[in-house]
Amino acid sequence: MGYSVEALREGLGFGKQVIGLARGDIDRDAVRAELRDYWIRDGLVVFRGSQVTPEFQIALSRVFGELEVHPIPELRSAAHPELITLVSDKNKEGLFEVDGVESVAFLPWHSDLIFVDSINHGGLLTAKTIASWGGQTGFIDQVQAYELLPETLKAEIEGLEIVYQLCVNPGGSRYGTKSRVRTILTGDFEKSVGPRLDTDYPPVVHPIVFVQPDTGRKVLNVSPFGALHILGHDDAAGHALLGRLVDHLTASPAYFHQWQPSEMLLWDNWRMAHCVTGAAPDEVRIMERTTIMGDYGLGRRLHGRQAA
Ligand SMILES: O=C(O)CCC(=O)C(=O)O
Ligand SMILES: [Fe+2]
Repeated sequence: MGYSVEALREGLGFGKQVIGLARGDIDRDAVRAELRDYWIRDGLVVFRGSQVTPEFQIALSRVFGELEVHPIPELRSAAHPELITLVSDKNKEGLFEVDGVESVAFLPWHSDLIFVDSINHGGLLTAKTIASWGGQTGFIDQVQAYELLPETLKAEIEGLEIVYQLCVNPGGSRYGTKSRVRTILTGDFEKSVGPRLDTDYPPVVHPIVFVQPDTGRKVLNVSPFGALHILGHDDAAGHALLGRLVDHLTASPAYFHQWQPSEMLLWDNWRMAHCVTGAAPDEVRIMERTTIMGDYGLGRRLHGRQAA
């Protein structure tokens, strides 16, 4: 076994890095169990120094669960249906001015698939084309964020739920970002999915707090991007509370990954909020990701059945 394991960053409180993992290593049960343990206990695993291929990315993802074909067809990779390709080409994903800087790729803090009733358990991401500036993927641990909440706030949010809906514009969500976002060019994705939001992606509800099944630790289950309001509290007090939670979450310790070639990054999506910083506008940043299945079973549609 030729790989080594270290903390992602001393003092961060989450994350591991696995250096030099080979394709053959993951055929061994002990290695698979060890990697699953890092995923659940540490939330985020950066794999460096591996020979990255789509086949390895898919096989490594399968260590953590079955893979899901992503619900948004526009994102699926033609060559490998288990992969989605995220292409930050201004024509596809749009061009934005973020706090006065023209950028592509900018994506506010979120949990994947929070806009459907069943959120996937994880993702394994690679960078195909790295931006010359920006395009960092940021992570916040929502277990740590929960632990850092004042006790009074923990008591206040117990049992509450948040209503979410898919948002296709990075500046279009009330709690998504405090940055000033101006659309310069609307991308194909927003043009194609935007008009179908209410029919294809009606609002869903997820609990604000849930218990990590394997560890019993509580998670502050807040995804700022796409959050509409606290269920039953779409009023000034409810929005003040949600605003405090979002401020708390986004001020919690964060790790921003500066991509290098031959890296893969795995996260527990039930627990790690993530975001992308804006990147060089005249470049095409390309990422590929798997979607690791699993349903925590606590989300539901707001109004009965979702349109087929
Ligand atoms: O492009 C990235 O760095 C991450 C995008 C993202 O949020 C995801 O893949 O879930
Ligand atoms: Fe994401």
